[in-house]
Amino acid sequence: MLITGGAGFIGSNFVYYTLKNRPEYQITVIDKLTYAGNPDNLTPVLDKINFVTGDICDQELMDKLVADNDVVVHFAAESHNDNSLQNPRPFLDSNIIGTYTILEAIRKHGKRLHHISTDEVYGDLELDDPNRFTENTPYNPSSPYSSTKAGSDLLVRAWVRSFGVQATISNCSNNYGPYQHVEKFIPRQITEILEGRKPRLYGAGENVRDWIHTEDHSSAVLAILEKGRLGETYLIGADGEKNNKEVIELILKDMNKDPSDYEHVTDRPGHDMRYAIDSTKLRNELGWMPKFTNFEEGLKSTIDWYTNNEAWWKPQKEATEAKYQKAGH
Ligand code: NAD
Ligand code: TDX
Repeated sequence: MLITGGAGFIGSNFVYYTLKNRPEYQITVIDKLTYAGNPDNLTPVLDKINFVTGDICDQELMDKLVADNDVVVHFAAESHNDNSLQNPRPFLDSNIIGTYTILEAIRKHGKRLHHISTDEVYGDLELDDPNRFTENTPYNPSSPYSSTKAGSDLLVRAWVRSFGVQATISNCSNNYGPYQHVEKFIPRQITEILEGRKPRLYGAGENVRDWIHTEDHSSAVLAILEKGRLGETYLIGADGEKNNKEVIELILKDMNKDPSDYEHVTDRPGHDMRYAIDSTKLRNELGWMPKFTNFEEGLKSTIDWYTNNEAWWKPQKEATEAKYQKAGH
């Protein structure tokens, strides 16, 4: 199995999940080690996997790696909306050209691809909309990040239809858990509190995200890889809708702070209001169920992880906050 982006947050969690649950698989990770990729994420298992530092846009390298493996699980991407608003170009390179490069290698060697994507490709929902996203919701991305992910999904669909490549796609909601970069919402707030500062809420904080523990994302990906129908898209979600204000208040409470002790900062331009996933297809067709159904429990163990792993996040923290300061939040 070739795992792209395996030194990032979700990719490294997927490596651990697969090693534990499918010890017979031989795993190769390819990762460019951008600011978001951290080789330390995989240190404990480096003797069990093959690690290649490289760019998914490198055609020769991808051709060789794809030829040497049976399946490719493609996580590698530029993943942060705020960064895409400051400098969109790397998102076009990694998300569009990177996915194209992998597709061409998959086509040439007749291998199996699972493409990892996001619910953000569907745009956003009103707070009172009774509907949630399904596999049939029209694409309507808002940010440079989500539009490049939408573009990558459409490339996969076109390669399936035009060239008959064997691929599946999953679109997952917001992940949380260990090894998530401190630029993202939950780790940023936990580490701000650990550093003695206040959490930062964009705008009024009414925006809703549909939280899923990253281990549940991993189990869903493995289920799709092993049992999913080729050419199909599956939405992954765990019924975890919460608004940002609620999440910040929970983090403060669980860290024994006053739940109202946070700052409102400038809102993100074009900020999507609400994401919500209907994962009926995945559950009914493949029998998948999430395990982490108690968000507060999952959040508490995530807070513990960041509290106990300061050496992991500290080196990234200062540069991340400097970027935010420049962007005004
Ligand atoms: P991340 O930023 O933590 O990790 C991305 C990894 O990809 C990093 O290790 C980085 O070095 C690597 N990478 C980036 N560009 C590369 C390139 N050109 N060549 C090789 N490696 C490259 O991101 P994440 O949060 O783990 O997201 C992983 C995937 O899951 C992405 O495709 C993202 O769109 C998708 N996704 C994320 C979420 C979420 O909540 N974080 C939700 C749904 C889907
Ligand atoms: O300091 C903050 N304060 C705040 O209120 C930050 C960093 C974020 N926010 C808000 C913005 C969002 O409404 O929190 C919410 C979550 O923000 P992010 O962690 O940046 O995630 P989001 O933009 O929702 O995108 C995430 O989920 C879908 C991932 O980063 C994407 O890779 C994934 O596709």
